[in-house]
Amino acid sequence: MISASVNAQTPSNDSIILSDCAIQESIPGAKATGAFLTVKKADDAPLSIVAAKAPDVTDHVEIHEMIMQDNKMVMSQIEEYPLQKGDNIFKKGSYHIMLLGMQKKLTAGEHYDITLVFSDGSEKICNAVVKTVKALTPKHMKKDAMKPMQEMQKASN
Ligand SMILES: [Cu+2]
Repeated sequence: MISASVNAQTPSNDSIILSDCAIQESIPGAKATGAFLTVKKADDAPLSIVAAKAPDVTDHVEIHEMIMQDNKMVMSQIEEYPLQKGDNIFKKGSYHIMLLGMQKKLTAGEHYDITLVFSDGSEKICNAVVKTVKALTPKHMKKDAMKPMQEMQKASN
């Protein structure tokens, strides 16, 4: 009889490489902020991101997209993010990881782990550095594109 070895640890996904992991610093009075990273996928096997975790920051983490609604950009939670082969970029003004209900203040230079959970049950961790709002905002980005996140950060208090 062959017994399968049971691995108590969640398998890490070998087809995925995470890079440029960053979290935006806390805006005074806000309990929510965004996290950004590049998810590089080596193959084209179907795989989605189904959850994200940042246990040292908060228990409440969501995957967000930006959509046009009534002619303005708003943030919206998505249940899963289907990965493409190559670079999948989570950035300000686009898909991002949303950290909500934070009880602590995040200051530029600090590091926190972010874990992505995939549809096959595997996970991948990156160590994200906290960056300033300025450092994370592309120069060409219009002020309007930032409003939804700032409004949500205020609304979540
Ligand atoms: Cu968001």
